[in-house]
Amino acid sequence: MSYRILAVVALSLIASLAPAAETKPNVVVIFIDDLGYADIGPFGATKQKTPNLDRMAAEGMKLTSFYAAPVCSVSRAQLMTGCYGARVSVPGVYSPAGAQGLNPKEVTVAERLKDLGYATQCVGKWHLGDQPEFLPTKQGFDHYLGIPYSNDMQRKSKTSGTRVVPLVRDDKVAELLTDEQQSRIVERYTAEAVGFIRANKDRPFFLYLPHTAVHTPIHAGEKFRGKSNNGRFGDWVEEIDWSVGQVLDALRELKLSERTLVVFTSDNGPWLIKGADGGSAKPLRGGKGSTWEGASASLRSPGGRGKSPRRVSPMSSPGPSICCQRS
Ligand SMILES: [Ca+2]
Repeated sequence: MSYRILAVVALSLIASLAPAAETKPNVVVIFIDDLGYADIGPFGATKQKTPNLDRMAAEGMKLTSFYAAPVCSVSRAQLMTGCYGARVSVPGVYSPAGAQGLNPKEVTVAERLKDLGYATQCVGKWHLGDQPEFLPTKQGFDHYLGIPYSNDMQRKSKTSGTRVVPLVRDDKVAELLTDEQQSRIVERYTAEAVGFIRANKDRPFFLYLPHTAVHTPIHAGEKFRGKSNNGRFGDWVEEIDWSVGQVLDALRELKLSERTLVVFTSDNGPWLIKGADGGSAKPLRGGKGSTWEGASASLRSPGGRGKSPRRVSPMSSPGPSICCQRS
């Protein structure tokens, strides 16, 4: 299944569950970097515990036949535009400070939803160009906070000489993070995401939460280190599960669960060459860099348990699919 088809599933759920035009459903997409099919409980993980994702899958649906693009930038371009990467001239992975990115003239799902009155925010790894003209704020997002590319793309700071990654707020670098400071990134993204939900509880919103985790180097938060039975990789997966719980708890507390579609998935499956730091796709054979199977997806629909589709046909892109709910 591709993200194009995922959008069709989302559309069918929204169409069947959203009762009236004025109750536009909220949309939350949680997108994990390099997470494998078997790295969370609903898809077979046993060493790390993911109770929040277990509950999400039990209350919603699991999508078990799903193909993602094999690398970060392409996967994200497809998710944002509903087009194959080659169609929107995103053939591979963008390097830091590069001259290229997703063309601002391409229409993203955020732009579609913004036109319909949605509040929009991106929190996390963008990886569709890190120069100002390519950032999320130029692609339909009201606001952005995040490391704009992979967390292993550190560059040497001109002042300190240490290897750092930028933390960008909207279109400006807010901080330079050392590797050790990356251990708070899930916590910070989560606080930003929950704050966005609370601030926009009375209007429709689109939250795109592409986590920096669980891409190597692995930097689980202090509270999670040594807690799983699967080393530091498992620790970071458990922190992601905690983050998902924070988002879902906020939706429940604000009584938004019944009109919020939440999608949880990963960009390209596990990075198998990283060994214990790279996750697992078992019993599937693929992973990052491969077109074999490897990624997973869960979806919590408004109104609770949905029916897992065995087969759906590709129709249209995420933007029109979600946006057509206005009528
Ligand atoms: Ca990735």
